[in-house]
Amino acid sequence: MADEIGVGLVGYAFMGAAHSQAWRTVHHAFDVPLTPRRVVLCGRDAAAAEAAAAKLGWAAFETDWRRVVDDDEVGLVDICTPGDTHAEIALAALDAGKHVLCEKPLANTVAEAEAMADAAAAAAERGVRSMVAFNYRRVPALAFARSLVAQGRLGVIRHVRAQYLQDWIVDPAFPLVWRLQKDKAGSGALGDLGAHLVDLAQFLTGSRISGVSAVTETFVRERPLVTSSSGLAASAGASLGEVTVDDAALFTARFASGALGSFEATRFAAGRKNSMRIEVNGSAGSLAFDFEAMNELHFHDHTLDPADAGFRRILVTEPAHPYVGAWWPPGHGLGYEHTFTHEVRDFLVALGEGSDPAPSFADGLRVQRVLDAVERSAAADSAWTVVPN
Ligand code: SOE
Repeated sequence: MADEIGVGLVGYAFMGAAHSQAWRTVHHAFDVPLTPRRVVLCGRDAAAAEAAAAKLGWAAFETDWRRVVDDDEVGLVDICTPGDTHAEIALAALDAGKHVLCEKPLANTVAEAEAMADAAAAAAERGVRSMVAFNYRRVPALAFARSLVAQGRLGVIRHVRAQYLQDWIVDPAFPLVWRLQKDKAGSGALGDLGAHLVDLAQFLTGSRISGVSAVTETFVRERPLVTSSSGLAASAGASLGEVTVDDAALFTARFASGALGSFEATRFAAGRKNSMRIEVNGSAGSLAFDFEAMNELHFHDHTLDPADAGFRRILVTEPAHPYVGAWWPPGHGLGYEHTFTHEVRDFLVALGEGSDPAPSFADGLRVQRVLDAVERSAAADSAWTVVPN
Protein backbone atom coordinates (compact mmCIF):
# COMPACT_ATOMS: atom_id res chain seq x y z
CA MET A 1 0.00 0.00 0.00
CA ALA A 2 1.21 3.52 -0.82
CA ASP A 3 2.48 5.71 2.02
CA GLU A 4 0.14 8.44 3.22
CA ILE A 5 0.52 12.20 3.20
CA GLY A 6 -1.57 14.36 5.53
CA VAL A 7 -3.21 17.36 3.86
CA GLY A 8 -4.38 20.55 5.58
CA LEU A 9 -6.85 22.67 3.59
CA VAL A 10 -7.16 26.40 4.27
CA GLY A 11 -10.42 27.82 2.82
CA TYR A 12 -13.46 25.70 2.02
CA ALA A 13 -15.72 27.65 -0.35
CA PHE A 14 -15.76 27.07 -4.12
CA MET A 15 -12.07 26.22 -4.62
CA GLY A 16 -11.81 24.44 -1.25
CA ALA A 17 -14.71 22.20 -2.25
CA ALA A 18 -13.14 21.52 -5.68
CA HIS A 19 -9.80 20.62 -4.07
CA SER A 20 -11.52 18.45 -1.45
CA GLN A 21 -13.11 16.43 -4.23
CA ALA A 22 -9.68 15.99 -5.82
CA TRP A 23 -8.01 14.80 -2.60
CA ARG A 24 -10.97 12.46 -2.02
CA THR A 25 -10.84 10.79 -5.43
CA VAL A 26 -7.28 10.97 -6.77
CA HIS A 27 -6.05 7.64 -5.40
CA HIS A 28 -9.17 5.84 -6.62
CA ALA A 29 -8.57 6.94 -10.22
CA PHE A 30 -4.77 7.08 -10.39
CA ASP A 31 -1.89 5.01 -9.18
CA VAL A 32 -0.24 7.64 -6.96
CA PRO A 33 2.87 7.14 -4.79
CA LEU A 34 1.23 8.78 -1.76
CA THR A 35 -2.35 8.41 -0.58
CA PRO A 36 -3.75 11.74 0.66
CA ARG A 37 -5.31 11.80 4.13
CA ARG A 38 -7.67 14.74 4.69
CA VAL A 39 -6.40 15.74 8.13
CA VAL A 40 -7.85 19.17 8.77
CA LEU A 41 -9.92 21.89 7.09
CA CYS A 42 -9.54 25.48 8.22
CA GLY A 43 -11.91 28.46 8.08
CA ARG A 44 -12.40 31.52 10.30
CA ASP A 45 -16.01 30.78 11.29
CA ALA A 46 -15.99 27.74 13.60
CA ALA A 47 -19.56 26.58 12.89
CA ALA A 48 -19.16 26.94 9.12
CA ALA A 49 -15.73 25.26 9.12
CA GLU A 50 -17.09 22.36 11.20
CA ALA A 51 -20.00 21.91 8.79
CA ALA A 52 -17.69 22.13 5.75
CA ALA A 53 -15.27 19.57 7.24
CA ALA A 54 -18.14 17.14 7.78
CA LYS A 55 -19.62 17.72 4.32
CA LEU A 56 -16.33 17.58 2.41
CA GLY A 57 -14.88 14.67 4.38
CA TRP A 58 -12.11 16.17 6.51
CA ALA A 59 -11.22 14.50 9.82
CA ALA A 60 -11.10 17.74 11.84
CA PHE A 61 -11.59 21.48 11.55
CA GLU A 62 -9.56 24.45 12.72
CA THR A 63 -10.09 28.22 12.80
CA ASP A 64 -6.44 29.38 12.75
CA TRP A 65 -4.32 28.45 9.73
CA ARG A 66 -1.18 28.65 11.90
CA ARG A 67 -2.31 25.54 13.76
CA VAL A 68 -2.70 23.75 10.41
CA VAL A 69 0.87 24.67 9.47
CA ASP A 70 2.13 23.52 12.91
CA ASP A 71 0.18 20.25 12.84
CA ASP A 72 2.64 17.30 12.78
CA GLU A 73 0.10 15.21 10.88
CA VAL A 74 0.02 17.73 8.01
CA GLY A 75 2.69 17.27 5.34
CA LEU A 76 1.07 19.43 2.65
CA VAL A 77 -0.82 22.71 3.02
CA ASP A 78 -3.43 23.48 0.35
CA ILE A 79 -4.24 27.22 0.17
CA CYS A 80 -7.73 28.01 -1.18
CA THR A 81 -8.22 31.43 0.44
CA PRO A 82 -8.58 34.82 -1.30
CA GLY A 83 -5.26 36.20 -2.61
CA ASP A 84 -4.59 38.57 0.30
CA THR A 85 -3.56 35.65 2.56
CA HIS A 86 -1.65 33.46 0.07
CA ALA A 87 1.81 34.87 0.76
CA GLU A 88 1.62 34.78 4.56
CA ILE A 89 0.30 31.20 4.70
CA ALA A 90 2.61 29.87 1.98
CA LEU A 91 5.74 31.42 3.49
CA ALA A 92 4.92 30.01 6.95
CA ALA A 93 4.13 26.56 5.52
CA LEU A 94 7.33 26.37 3.44
CA ASP A 95 9.32 27.55 6.45
CA ALA A 96 7.77 24.73 8.49
CA GLY A 97 8.85 22.21 5.81
CA LYS A 98 5.35 21.61 4.43
CA HIS A 99 4.72 21.14 0.71
CA VAL A 100 2.35 23.85 -0.62
CA LEU A 101 -0.38 23.87 -3.25
CA CYS A 102 -1.60 27.46 -3.73
CA GLU A 103 -4.65 28.70 -5.64
CA LYS A 104 -4.19 31.21 -8.47
CA PRO A 105 -3.25 33.94 -8.95
CA LEU A 106 -0.19 33.20 -6.80
CA ALA A 107 -0.44 36.50 -4.90
CA ASN A 108 -1.97 39.97 -4.99
CA THR A 109 1.28 41.80 -5.81
CA VAL A 110 4.56 41.16 -7.59
CA ALA A 111 6.47 41.76 -4.34
CA GLU A 112 4.51 38.98 -2.58
CA ALA A 113 4.93 36.64 -5.55
CA GLU A 114 8.69 37.31 -5.59
CA ALA A 115 8.98 36.47 -1.89
CA MET A 116 6.98 33.27 -2.47
CA ALA A 117 9.05 32.21 -5.49
CA ASP A 118 12.29 32.82 -3.55
CA ALA A 119 11.02 30.85 -0.56
CA ALA A 120 9.85 28.02 -2.84
CA ALA A 121 13.25 27.80 -4.54
CA ALA A 122 15.02 27.68 -1.16
CA ALA A 123 12.56 25.08 0.16
CA ALA A 124 13.04 22.91 -2.96
CA GLU A 125 16.73 22.58 -1.92
CA ARG A 126 15.42 20.88 1.22
CA GLY A 127 13.03 18.65 -0.76
CA VAL A 128 9.96 20.79 0.05
CA ARG A 129 7.80 21.25 -3.09
CA SER A 130 5.28 23.83 -4.21
CA MET A 131 2.85 24.30 -7.06
CA VAL A 132 0.32 26.92 -8.25
CA ALA A 133 -3.18 25.60 -8.93
CA PHE A 134 -3.59 26.65 -12.57
CA ASN A 135 -6.01 23.77 -13.08
CA TYR A 136 -6.73 24.36 -16.78
CA ARG A 137 -3.29 23.02 -17.71
CA ARG A 138 -4.83 19.70 -16.65
CA VAL A 139 -7.80 19.77 -19.02
CA PRO A 140 -6.92 16.72 -21.17
CA ALA A 141 -7.54 18.69 -24.40
CA LEU A 142 -5.13 21.44 -23.31
CA ALA A 143 -2.47 19.02 -22.07
CA PHE A 144 -2.80 17.31 -25.46
CA ALA A 145 -2.60 20.70 -27.21
CA ARG A 146 0.67 21.37 -25.40
CA SER A 147 2.07 18.05 -26.63
CA LEU A 148 1.12 18.92 -30.24
CA VAL A 149 2.94 22.27 -29.96
CA ALA A 150 5.96 20.63 -28.29
CA GLN A 151 6.13 18.03 -31.10
CA GLY A 152 6.32 20.92 -33.60
CA ARG A 153 2.94 20.10 -35.18
CA LEU A 154 2.08 23.83 -35.28
CA GLY A 155 5.50 24.94 -36.53
CA VAL A 156 6.56 28.45 -35.55
CA ILE A 157 3.90 30.06 -33.35
CA ARG A 158 2.65 33.38 -34.74
CA HIS A 159 -0.58 34.15 -32.83
CA VAL A 160 -2.30 33.43 -29.53
CA ARG A 161 -5.93 34.58 -29.31
CA ALA A 162 -7.30 34.11 -25.81
CA GLN A 163 -10.61 35.04 -24.18
CA TYR A 164 -12.11 34.21 -20.81
CA LEU A 165 -15.79 35.17 -20.81
CA GLN A 166 -18.21 34.94 -17.88
CA ASP A 167 -21.44 36.79 -17.03
CA TRP A 168 -22.11 36.27 -13.32
CA ILE A 169 -21.94 39.99 -12.38
CA VAL A 170 -23.82 41.52 -15.35
CA ASP A 171 -26.67 42.46 -12.95
CA PRO A 172 -25.69 45.70 -11.14
CA ALA A 173 -27.60 44.38 -8.10
CA PHE A 174 -25.16 41.47 -7.75
CA PRO A 175 -23.44 41.95 -4.37
CA LEU A 176 -19.96 43.25 -3.64
CA VAL A 177 -18.33 39.85 -2.99
CA TRP A 178 -14.61 39.54 -2.13
CA ARG A 179 -13.70 38.94 -5.79
CA LEU A 180 -14.75 42.58 -6.43
CA GLN A 181 -12.51 44.03 -3.71
CA LYS A 182 -8.90 44.89 -4.52
CA ASP A 183 -7.60 44.46 -0.97
CA LYS A 184 -8.82 40.82 -0.98
CA ALA A 185 -8.55 39.74 -4.64
CA GLY A 186 -5.71 41.94 -5.95
CA SER A 187 -7.56 42.62 -9.20
CA GLY A 188 -10.84 41.66 -10.87
CA ALA A 189 -11.45 39.76 -14.11
CA LEU A 190 -7.75 40.34 -14.83
CA GLY A 191 -6.38 38.27 -11.92
CA ASP A 192 -9.28 35.84 -11.63
CA LEU A 193 -9.69 34.98 -15.33
CA GLY A 194 -6.84 36.68 -17.18
CA ALA A 195 -4.31 34.87 -14.96
CA HIS A 196 -5.52 31.54 -16.40
CA LEU A 197 -5.15 32.87 -19.96
CA VAL A 198 -1.65 34.18 -19.35
CA ASP A 199 -0.53 30.93 -17.74
CA LEU A 200 -2.06 28.85 -20.53
CA ALA A 201 -0.63 31.02 -23.29
CA GLN A 202 2.87 30.75 -21.80
CA PHE A 203 2.39 27.00 -21.13
CA LEU A 204 1.06 26.16 -24.61
CA THR A 205 3.63 28.20 -26.53
CA GLY A 206 6.58 27.56 -24.20
CA SER A 207 7.37 31.26 -24.47
CA ARG A 208 6.92 34.16 -22.04
CA ILE A 209 4.99 37.37 -22.62
CA SER A 210 7.52 40.18 -22.89
CA GLY A 211 5.32 43.29 -23.24
CA VAL A 212 1.69 44.45 -23.20
CA SER A 213 -0.65 47.32 -24.06
CA ALA A 214 -3.91 47.23 -22.11
CA VAL A 215 -7.31 48.73 -21.32
CA THR A 216 -9.39 47.87 -18.27
CA GLU A 217 -12.85 49.05 -17.20
CA THR A 218 -15.12 48.88 -14.17
CA PHE A 219 -18.63 49.13 -15.62
CA VAL A 220 -20.53 48.99 -12.31
CA ARG A 221 -18.74 51.08 -9.72
CA GLU A 222 -20.99 50.52 -6.69
CA ARG A 223 -22.78 47.38 -5.57
CA PRO A 224 -24.89 46.29 -2.58
CA LEU A 225 -22.89 45.00 0.38
CA VAL A 226 -22.96 41.24 0.99
CA THR A 227 -25.13 39.84 3.76
CA SER A 228 -24.25 36.16 3.16
CA SER A 229 -22.39 34.19 0.50
CA SER A 230 -21.71 30.66 -0.67
CA GLY A 231 -19.33 29.87 -3.55
CA LEU A 232 -19.94 32.49 -6.27
CA ALA A 233 -23.53 33.15 -5.08
CA ALA A 234 -24.33 35.86 -2.51
CA SER A 235 -27.18 37.88 -1.00
CA ALA A 236 -27.10 41.61 -0.44
CA GLY A 237 -28.47 44.31 1.84
CA ALA A 238 -29.56 47.85 0.93
CA SER A 239 -26.31 49.79 1.47
CA LEU A 240 -23.78 50.16 -1.33
CA GLY A 241 -19.99 49.80 -1.41
CA GLU A 242 -17.33 50.67 -3.99
CA VAL A 243 -16.12 48.10 -6.56
CA THR A 244 -12.34 48.48 -6.48
CA VAL A 245 -11.31 46.07 -9.25
CA ASP A 246 -11.65 45.82 -13.04
CA ASP A 247 -14.78 44.22 -14.48
CA ALA A 248 -12.97 43.60 -17.78
CA ALA A 249 -9.37 43.67 -19.02
CA LEU A 250 -8.23 43.57 -22.66
CA PHE A 251 -4.65 43.61 -23.87
CA THR A 252 -2.38 42.92 -26.76
CA ALA A 253 0.95 41.24 -26.12
CA ARG A 254 4.28 40.28 -27.58
CA PHE A 255 5.91 36.97 -26.71
CA ALA A 256 9.70 36.61 -26.35
CA SER A 257 9.51 34.10 -29.24
CA GLY A 258 8.20 36.81 -31.60
CA ALA A 259 4.55 35.70 -31.52
CA LEU A 260 1.71 38.19 -30.99
CA GLY A 261 -1.18 37.72 -28.57
CA SER A 262 -4.60 39.23 -27.89
CA PHE A 263 -6.30 38.67 -24.55
CA GLU A 264 -9.75 39.47 -23.16
CA ALA A 265 -11.02 38.69 -19.65
CA THR A 266 -14.51 39.79 -18.63
CA ARG A 267 -17.40 38.99 -16.32
CA PHE A 268 -19.78 41.00 -18.52
CA ALA A 269 -20.16 38.71 -21.56
CA ALA A 270 -23.90 38.04 -21.16
CA GLY A 271 -24.67 34.45 -22.07
CA ARG A 272 -21.08 33.23 -21.74
CA LYS A 273 -20.83 31.13 -18.59
CA ASN A 274 -17.30 29.79 -18.41
CA SER A 275 -16.09 30.28 -21.95
CA MET A 276 -12.33 30.04 -21.74
CA ARG A 277 -11.23 30.05 -25.37
CA ILE A 278 -7.77 29.88 -26.78
CA GLU A 279 -6.60 29.64 -30.38
CA VAL A 280 -2.98 29.25 -31.44
CA ASN A 281 -1.84 29.75 -35.03
CA GLY A 282 1.54 28.52 -36.24
CA SER A 283 3.34 28.17 -39.57
CA ALA A 284 2.34 24.48 -39.81
CA GLY A 285 -1.10 24.49 -38.22
CA SER A 286 -3.56 25.85 -35.67
CA LEU A 287 -5.48 24.66 -32.66
CA ALA A 288 -8.60 26.01 -30.95
CA PHE A 289 -10.29 25.21 -27.63
CA ASP A 290 -13.36 26.42 -25.70
CA PHE A 291 -13.91 25.24 -22.12
CA GLU A 292 -17.67 25.17 -22.76
CA ALA A 293 -16.87 22.09 -24.91
CA MET A 294 -13.93 20.96 -22.80
CA ASN A 295 -13.65 17.43 -24.23
CA GLU A 296 -12.91 18.76 -27.71
CA LEU A 297 -9.85 20.21 -29.41
CA HIS A 298 -9.98 21.66 -32.92
CA PHE A 299 -6.81 21.10 -34.94
CA HIS A 300 -5.89 22.24 -38.43
CA ASP A 301 -2.85 20.67 -40.09
CA HIS A 302 -1.59 23.25 -42.57
CA THR A 303 0.86 20.79 -44.14
CA LEU A 304 -2.00 18.80 -45.70
CA ASP A 305 -3.36 19.26 -49.22
CA PRO A 306 -5.40 22.50 -48.99
CA ALA A 307 -8.24 20.79 -50.84
CA ASP A 308 -9.14 18.67 -47.83
CA ALA A 309 -7.29 20.34 -44.95
CA GLY A 310 -9.26 22.38 -42.41
CA PHE A 311 -10.15 22.27 -38.72
CA ARG A 312 -10.85 18.78 -37.41
CA ARG A 313 -12.77 18.25 -34.16
CA ILE A 314 -10.77 15.81 -32.04
CA LEU A 315 -12.74 14.24 -29.20
CA VAL A 316 -10.14 14.17 -26.44
CA THR A 317 -11.76 11.16 -24.79
CA GLU A 318 -9.39 8.35 -25.79
CA PRO A 319 -7.14 6.38 -23.43
CA ALA A 320 -4.19 7.67 -25.49
CA HIS A 321 -4.97 11.25 -24.39
CA PRO A 322 -3.45 12.74 -21.21
CA TYR A 323 -5.21 11.62 -17.97
CA VAL A 324 -8.21 10.14 -19.83
CA GLY A 325 -7.25 6.46 -19.54
CA ALA A 326 -7.66 6.59 -15.76
CA TRP A 327 -11.38 7.29 -16.03
CA TRP A 328 -14.21 5.94 -18.19
CA PRO A 329 -14.39 3.97 -21.44
CA PRO A 330 -13.55 5.96 -24.62
CA GLY A 331 -15.99 8.75 -25.52
CA HIS A 332 -17.57 9.24 -22.08
CA GLY A 333 -15.99 12.61 -21.32
CA LEU A 334 -14.72 14.44 -18.26
CA GLY A 335 -15.75 17.63 -16.39
CA TYR A 336 -14.45 20.65 -14.48
CA GLU A 337 -13.74 18.72 -11.27
CA HIS A 338 -11.37 16.30 -13.02
CA THR A 339 -8.92 19.14 -13.70
CA PHE A 340 -8.35 19.45 -9.95
CA THR A 341 -7.93 15.71 -9.54
CA HIS A 342 -5.32 15.73 -12.32
CA GLU A 343 -3.57 18.64 -10.64
CA VAL A 344 -3.18 16.88 -7.29
CA ARG A 345 -2.27 13.65 -9.11
CA ASP A 346 0.65 15.45 -10.78
CA PHE A 347 1.70 17.00 -7.47
CA LEU A 348 1.69 13.59 -5.72
CA VAL A 349 3.67 12.02 -8.59
CA ALA A 350 6.27 14.80 -8.33
CA LEU A 351 6.50 14.24 -4.56
CA GLY A 352 7.04 10.53 -5.18
CA GLU A 353 9.77 11.25 -7.75
CA GLY A 354 11.37 14.02 -5.67
CA SER A 355 10.97 16.41 -8.62
CA ASP A 356 9.58 19.95 -8.83
CA PRO A 357 5.95 20.04 -9.97
CA ALA A 358 4.73 22.57 -12.54
CA PRO A 359 3.44 25.23 -12.61
CA SER A 360 5.99 26.32 -10.01
CA PHE A 361 5.84 29.46 -7.88
CA ALA A 362 8.35 30.89 -10.39
CA ASP A 363 5.74 30.29 -13.13
CA GLY A 364 3.17 31.98 -10.88
CA LEU A 365 5.51 34.96 -10.48
CA ARG A 366 5.88 35.17 -14.28
CA VAL A 367 2.08 35.42 -14.58
CA GLN A 368 1.95 38.02 -11.78
CA ARG A 369 4.45 40.19 -13.62
CA VAL A 370 2.24 40.14 -16.73
CA LEU A 371 -0.87 41.06 -14.67
CA ASP A 372 1.05 43.91 -13.07
CA ALA A 373 2.27 45.18 -16.46
CA VAL A 374 -1.34 45.08 -17.75
CA GLU A 375 -2.49 47.25 -14.82
CA ARG A 376 0.38 49.70 -15.30
CA SER A 377 -0.27 49.94 -19.03
CA ALA A 378 -4.02 50.53 -18.51
CA ALA A 379 -3.25 53.25 -15.96
CA ALA A 380 -0.96 54.94 -18.53
CA ASP A 381 -3.49 55.14 -21.40
CA SER A 382 -2.42 51.77 -22.84
CA ALA A 383 1.27 52.70 -23.03
CA TRP A 384 3.47 49.83 -24.19
CA THR A 385 4.78 48.19 -20.99
CA VAL A 386 7.69 45.78 -20.86
CA VAL A 387 7.24 42.72 -18.61
CA PRO A 388 10.41 42.20 -16.54
CA ASN A 389 12.00 38.78 -17.00
C1 SOE B 1 -14.72 32.67 -10.86
O1 SOE B 1 -14.65 33.61 -11.85
C2 SOE B 1 -13.95 31.40 -11.19
O2 SOE B 1 -14.35 30.47 -10.24
C3 SOE B 1 -12.44 31.51 -11.09
O3 SOE B 1 -12.04 31.98 -9.83
C4 SOE B 1 -11.83 30.18 -11.40
O4 SOE B 1 -10.43 30.26 -11.38
C5 SOE B 1 -12.31 29.70 -12.76
O5 SOE B 1 -11.87 28.40 -12.97
C6 SOE B 1 -13.80 29.69 -12.86
O6 SOE B 1 -14.32 30.93 -12.47
